[in-house]
Amino acid sequence: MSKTLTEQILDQHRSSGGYCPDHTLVHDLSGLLAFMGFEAMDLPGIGVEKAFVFTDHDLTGMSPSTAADQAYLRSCARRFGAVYAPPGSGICHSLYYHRFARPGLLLAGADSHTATAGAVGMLGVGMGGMDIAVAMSGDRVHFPSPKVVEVRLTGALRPGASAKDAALTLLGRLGVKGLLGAVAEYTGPGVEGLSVHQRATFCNMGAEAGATSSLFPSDSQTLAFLRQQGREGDYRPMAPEAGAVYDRTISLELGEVEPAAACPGQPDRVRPVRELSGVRPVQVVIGSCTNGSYFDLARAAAVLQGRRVAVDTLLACGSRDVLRQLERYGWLRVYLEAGVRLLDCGCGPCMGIGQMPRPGAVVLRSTNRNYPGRSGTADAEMYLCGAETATASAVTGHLTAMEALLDPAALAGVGLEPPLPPEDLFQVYHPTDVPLERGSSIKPLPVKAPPGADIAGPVSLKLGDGVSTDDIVPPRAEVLTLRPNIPALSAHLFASLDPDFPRRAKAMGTSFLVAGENYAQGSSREHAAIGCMYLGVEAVLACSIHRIHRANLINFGILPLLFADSADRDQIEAGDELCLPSVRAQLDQGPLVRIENRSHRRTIWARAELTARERAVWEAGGLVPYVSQRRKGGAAG
Ligand code: MIC
Ligand code: SF4
Repeated sequence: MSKTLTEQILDQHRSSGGYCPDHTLVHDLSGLLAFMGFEAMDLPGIGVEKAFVFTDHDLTGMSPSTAADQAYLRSCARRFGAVYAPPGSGICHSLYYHRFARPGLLLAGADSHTATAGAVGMLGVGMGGMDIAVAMSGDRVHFPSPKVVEVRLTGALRPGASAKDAALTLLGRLGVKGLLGAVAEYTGPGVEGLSVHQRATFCNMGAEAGATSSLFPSDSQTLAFLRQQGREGDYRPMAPEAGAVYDRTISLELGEVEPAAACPGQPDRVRPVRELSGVRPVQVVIGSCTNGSYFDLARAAAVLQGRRVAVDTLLACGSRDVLRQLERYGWLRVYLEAGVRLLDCGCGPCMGIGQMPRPGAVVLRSTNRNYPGRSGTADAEMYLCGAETATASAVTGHLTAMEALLDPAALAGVGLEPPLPPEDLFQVYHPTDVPLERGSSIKPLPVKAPPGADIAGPVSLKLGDGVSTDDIVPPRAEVLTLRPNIPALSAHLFASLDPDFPRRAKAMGTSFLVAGENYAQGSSREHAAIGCMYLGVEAVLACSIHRIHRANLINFGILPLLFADSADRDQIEAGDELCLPSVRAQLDQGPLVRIENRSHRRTIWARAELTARERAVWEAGGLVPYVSQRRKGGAAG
């Protein structure tokens, strides 16, 4: 049967029930647990073609432990032989697709936006740090075989509309669960008019619809991009085979796309900018892995030319390459003369690290997520838009599409200037016997005991639909600096939804967590799982669980359960005593398990669909004990 491009790439990497990635990626936040896991599992060394360690998220240096943690990561890179990007070099996804992505590769990354690499005709899959630790050692990664959804693009974007507007339009249509379990494969005549940078924006935003990954074919645009980067030799044409069959097709006529913005709370609350002109942000942020390319930032600057911003406006370039290019072609000066504040090249405000708005503030950002609290301020209201809308709105003080300020046709050719010769940003380490620089902020990784015969305990927390990992582990510098200290970090879990949860859960001993649809959507932050494990959560019973979090739960020995009938969640209240008796025996009989609600004398049915490997990992108490035991027994992970 003819294969989709996704199937071709997956087939080339398939190996005994999993996939062997060519490259792995971690960053300063996710890399800490990944390397702590790498050490705890006593993995032999790096076995992939390239393992990357980027320092991009927390560049504030607000706590001495941040620098100490970065020193640990760098020492891991040196000891085990990784490619290291120092602070200020840029955002992992931006640097990766510019410098390292090659058509046909598989990248496994400890970050949910790893799929950005799909712009170059390869697959990037986000997962938790424990999975990446195993992958770094050259072993397989495991994720459910994805469905492949064709996103067929026709026509061409109008000069006044951007790839971000198109990606938001799609997201608005699909919803945050629309691509769960699927890879979005872009096809159709509209594809050839999109540059790799525009494709990167589409692939990046696929994560917001829950996609396992997203990708474009490798074609003349890919070749032109790689040639500009001085990497023509990396080009290889790749496309779906003629007659490839997709699970589903979604169509988008690019010519119909108009400037769009996502309204606060969830990135799929998308509306045309023209309907939102009453929105008056007090802060505008331009940049991020979604819109941090030279193409986006030069066009956004062109909107500012000869004008001044009326609102506090911050710019963070995707990388130093982008910053240097903006400087060379005069756009940096335009930003500065317009009154824009320049931040380090990195993530920063995108996830609450610095530039937190005042309580209740309305902010506008060219980033990709706007879950409650995402800006670091629990009740700030965040709108998401493209880079050109961001600068146009910064000038007028209210949500404005760029065509209100200039004829978008004037932007033809802007952003297409060639890149500068690349700066030597990376340290390519070969394994050396140097000691690891472990600061006092790094505490031992808690490991769970194997589950008992029954899972029994009260419901420590009952949640609604769409809870994100930003709700579970608040994206604020003071919480994020606790990442290598699970006992301390756990005290902040669910801080804005239920600040008493950590104390209550700990006091309960073992407990169940009950949630609604798409539980733990968003980031790959595995602290959302290990933190709950530390507080005694033994099982999560939800209507649906995001792919990455589900895997993280198993990796830390927590059983993910789905209501057989979603209406049953109304049968459970916080504090109810639940029991899943003889859990192993029940699982032996099949995925349907019986849970007793002892407080209300009711039975609830749930599904525990575990692969044989997942079951073994869960029974061992998580991935660290599972891999350690197998390594002692001489087997591969
Ligand atoms: C995010 O955008 O939420 C992050 C911060 O990049 C996370 C990574 C993390 O929290 O470790 C992600 O997307 O996975
Ligand atoms: Fe960084 Fe934001 Fe991209 Fe996450 S979404 S990698 S925090 S820029």
